[in-house]
Amino acid sequence: MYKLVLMRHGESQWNLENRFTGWTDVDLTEKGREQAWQAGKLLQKEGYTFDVAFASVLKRAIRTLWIALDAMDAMHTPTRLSWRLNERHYGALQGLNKAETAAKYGDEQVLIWRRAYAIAPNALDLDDPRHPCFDGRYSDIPVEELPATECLQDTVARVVPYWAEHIAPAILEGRKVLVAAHGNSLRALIKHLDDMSDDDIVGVNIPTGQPLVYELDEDLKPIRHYYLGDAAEIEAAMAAVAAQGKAK
Ligand code: DG2
Repeated sequence: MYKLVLMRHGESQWNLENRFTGWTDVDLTEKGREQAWQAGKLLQKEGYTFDVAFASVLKRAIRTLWIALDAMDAMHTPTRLSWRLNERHYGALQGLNKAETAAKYGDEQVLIWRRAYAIAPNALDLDDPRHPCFDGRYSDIPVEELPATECLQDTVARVVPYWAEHIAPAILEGRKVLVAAHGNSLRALIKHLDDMSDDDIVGVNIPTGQPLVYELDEDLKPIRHYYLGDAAEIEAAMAAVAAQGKAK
């Protein structure tokens, strides 16, 4: 049996402000840093060690990983970063407040934009300064491969090849793996691992800064999964994520 640990980054500044973030490179809040530290301490207390860690190229995931590894006294852990683990690109919604957007367009529409599997928000124009083609870290990626918006299906299409080419082989070689990423890039990975339907993934909400353990069989099929933290706290945090898209 293999164990894989997934972790959404700690609270970011735009999580705090309840804004659609996507590929915007916002940092962690103080609370987010503390969540990452506590996650590392919890992993250490439970006896987890890692041979390799993976993260997106966005600083909220990278800093979460650094802080958690620091808390574990394991900053030497080899780390691989990829844009394929970035958050789902939220298109023209990036920067908007989720509750204000719901007040304007309705809770139903915002739920579609946040959770519909195959419907993407409006795309950024190619000359929009927020378009990833203006960001040097993506200069090696052909412009036609760079997203200007994504639905979860698009995110699955770029996360799963990275899983298959880099993460899964590391696990099968016997390495203990930690992945620090985002609400929706992790939902994409979970949908694939658990072979979930397009409808069932709608109800999955991932709290910030909580280690999620997947136990996998020899074919990397999930046996079970569980969060390491306090169950009531995690339930409440998942419900809070679900409620972020409501007008209130
Ligand atoms: C959030 C997820 O991404 O938002 O892009 O706004 O995990 O990087 O904070 P993260 C965003 P929802 O899809 O849950 O609204």
